[in-house]
Amino acid sequence: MTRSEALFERAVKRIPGGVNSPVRAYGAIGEAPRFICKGDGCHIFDVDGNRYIDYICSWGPMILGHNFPEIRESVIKACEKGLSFGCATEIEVEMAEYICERIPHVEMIRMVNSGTEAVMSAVRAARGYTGRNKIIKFAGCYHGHSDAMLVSAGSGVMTSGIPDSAGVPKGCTMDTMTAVYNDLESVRMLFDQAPGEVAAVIVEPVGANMGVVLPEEGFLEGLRRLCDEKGAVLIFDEVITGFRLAFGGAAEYFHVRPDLVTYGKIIGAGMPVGAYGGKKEIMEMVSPVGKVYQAGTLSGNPIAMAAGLTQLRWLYEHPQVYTHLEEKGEKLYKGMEKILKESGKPYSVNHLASLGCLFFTGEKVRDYASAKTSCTEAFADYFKHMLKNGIHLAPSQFEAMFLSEAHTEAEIEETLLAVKKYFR
Ligand code: HOZ
Repeated sequence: MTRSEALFERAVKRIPGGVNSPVRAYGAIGEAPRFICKGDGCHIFDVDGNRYIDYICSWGPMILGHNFPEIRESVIKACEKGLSFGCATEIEVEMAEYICERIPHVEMIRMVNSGTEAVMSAVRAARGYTGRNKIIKFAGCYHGHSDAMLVSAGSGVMTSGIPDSAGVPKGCTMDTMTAVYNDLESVRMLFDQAPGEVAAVIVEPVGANMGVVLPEEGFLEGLRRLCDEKGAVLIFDEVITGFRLAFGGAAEYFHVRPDLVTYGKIIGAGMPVGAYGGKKEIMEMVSPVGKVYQAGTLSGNPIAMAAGLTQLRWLYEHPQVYTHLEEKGEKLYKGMEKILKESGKPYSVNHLASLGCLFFTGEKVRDYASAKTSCTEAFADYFKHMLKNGIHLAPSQFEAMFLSEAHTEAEIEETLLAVKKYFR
């Protein structure tokens, strides 16, 4: 028995499913998850001494690679002054100014502790601002696990095949309406079903929790127009895309301005952080200025702010990171496409810059329904092969691959070789 297997055996006795977040249990793979003890650059190491090229990157935030020296130093320095005060600190102001001065659609921002919390709070702010209750989300988009968002959600919910979570009262989801990704008509129909009642449309501007699904031309622009026409708030959930596609996230990349934006772990460089921000007049609805209540002792935690701000500064001061990520994405994902073509497999790779996903289906994947046509058994088989060859992918068909600045040509070549071996 490996050390990972032994740990998993212990874990399942004391932690539901042996993990603190479902996808990492490898449930879709049917093996014990690898227990990770260390990360360095684009590599992670498990407790059995195996080294893997990591394409999870902590689900995005390790955009500069694991254990990035400047970030590590900033955390050590911050720790020397204390871990948490539950009081206002200077670095929170610096963080807010840094983001607001560089991202035009973020006029004010509030720090929270996770993407889930960011979305839950942004939705509350949008409801408070509009005085309306209904929310339109898209099937296959994942916005964390707050009650109202657990409707046709992507990520682990999709992996485990539960369309709606148990334990969520009907009352909590009765105002959540579900549209079809890339289908503006489905959004218009929902607006028409509930005239004057829709507070917000929330969308992952690039779907990255049903595998990777790109917004088709005009989709995001169409959402902007519909929201303007109907007086609803447009929320971009940029937990995955924020500071990754561009410093200003998908909004900057696609030139579409949301009213509110939600961020996750990436603004904490992997520390437990999230944030929501946007138009001043909406953000001023939030307590203690306005009547929308939202709070948290750990919000704006000084250690998390130190790590996050160091990473954001690095990204902003080194814009070439984004060019590199584009180039590496081209090399890796186009390389995979070429291998598939040569092997005569009908599968496809959806990708944009550093994000990508190999779908085990012959259908063009453009929404939740087409993503679900993927053969998850085939994915599991491929995943196991890649793992054996030292490549650590997200253990589900419905997650993205993340490249970082630390991945070099050599690791991309090694990855492509493993892909080639599999499809040969
Ligand atoms: N929901 C996350 C992926 N989209 C997985 C989080 C985790 O297991 O760490």
